[in-house]
Amino acid sequence: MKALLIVDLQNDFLPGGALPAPDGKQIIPVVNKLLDRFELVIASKDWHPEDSIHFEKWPLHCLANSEGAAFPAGLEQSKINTVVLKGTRNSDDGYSAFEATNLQLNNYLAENKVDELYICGLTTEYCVKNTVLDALDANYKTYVFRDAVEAVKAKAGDEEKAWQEMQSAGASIVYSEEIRKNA
Ligand code: VGL
Ligand code: ZN
Repeated sequence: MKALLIVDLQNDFLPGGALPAPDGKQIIPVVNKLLDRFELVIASKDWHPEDSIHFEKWPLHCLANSEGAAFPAGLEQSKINTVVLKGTRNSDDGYSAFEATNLQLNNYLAENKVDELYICGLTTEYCVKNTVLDALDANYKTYVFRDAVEAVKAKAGDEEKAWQEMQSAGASIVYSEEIRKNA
């Protein structure tokens, strides 16, 4: 079974938000199209407490229950089956969707017989990369949508480095148009 995993497509990672990927909005229509092509769709949310050590290195963003942590208005969220919350503890960054605390993502995927993960979302250098590397570690066949992932571009070169890291770890980099109906 194949599943689509949308990483942290949230207001604070979009222009106007607290920690924006400058071109993040471009992926929303691409993700909306992908939503129709998968039977199972999981979305992760960055979901931090105010006293998180995460905020020693990042501006305040994606506080639990805040508007910044909400999905953007343009996302067709009715097609999302399950939302997983990550970065919820005050003691760690929780970059990866596999660190979600409201449910064990690995168990959920096993229960749904998922063996192939198609990953999109924000941001290339942090949460997408960490989620992809954890997916590969857990032996999922892992695809990453080149045209449905965007970077925060905080440090020059990190975006390209992240793509290379994901690819050399075994991820397949694909374009959304390559994935046909009911992928
Ligand atoms: C992220 C930095 C801090 C991400 C989350 O979603 O990529 N980046 N928190
Ligand atoms: Zn965060």
